[in-house]
Amino acid sequence: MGRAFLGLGSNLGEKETFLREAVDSFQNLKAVSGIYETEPVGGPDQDSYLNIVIELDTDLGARELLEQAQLLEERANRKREIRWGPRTLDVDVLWVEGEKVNEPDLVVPHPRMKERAFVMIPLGELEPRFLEDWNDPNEGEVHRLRDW
Ligand code: A4P
Ligand code: MG
Repeated sequence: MGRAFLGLGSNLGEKETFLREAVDSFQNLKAVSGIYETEPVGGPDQDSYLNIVIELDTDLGARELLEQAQLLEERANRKREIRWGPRTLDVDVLWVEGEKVNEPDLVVPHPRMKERAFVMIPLGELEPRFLEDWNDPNEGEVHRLRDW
């Protein structure tokens, strides 16, 4: 078994319900960060997000985790219209133990995670070592609402 971290976000509709349904569907769930209300980064003018990071203890590789992430997004009835636009559910593969992937449709570790406080702050709750060489770019406010 290896460790893997996924980032989840929602900013449309019943945001917390979308997150909860996704979290509940993971087997081998090891930990869930606090839930954060975050200012949108990039994209058009849109509602604030709820973001969390989860840790899995899993044999799945990055590719299989991406497939699972996309199934969950479809189940949440996500429409892909605008890049960085509003979405019911976004699931990103952040980091998978022992794996580096650089393919057109999958890059792991996630190439933009260090630019994003809405990823790094919840991730740092679960594994503080990710914060060792991180300088918070202060892009977008994040506000911890409560424990998951
Ligand atoms: N893809 C490549 N690598 C990965 C990976 N490690 N994990 C590909 C997941 N997907 C990966 O993603 C586009 C394509 O990225 C996928 O088809 C997949 O093959 P998408 O989810 O369809 O579209 P997107 O999310 O709009 O684009 P992108 O570039 O992935 O955006 P990000 O980087 O995920 O950013 N602000 C706040 N506050 N909170 C947020 O959660 N999220 C975004 C989306 C923007 N602003 C935000 C938030
Ligand atoms: Mg995405």
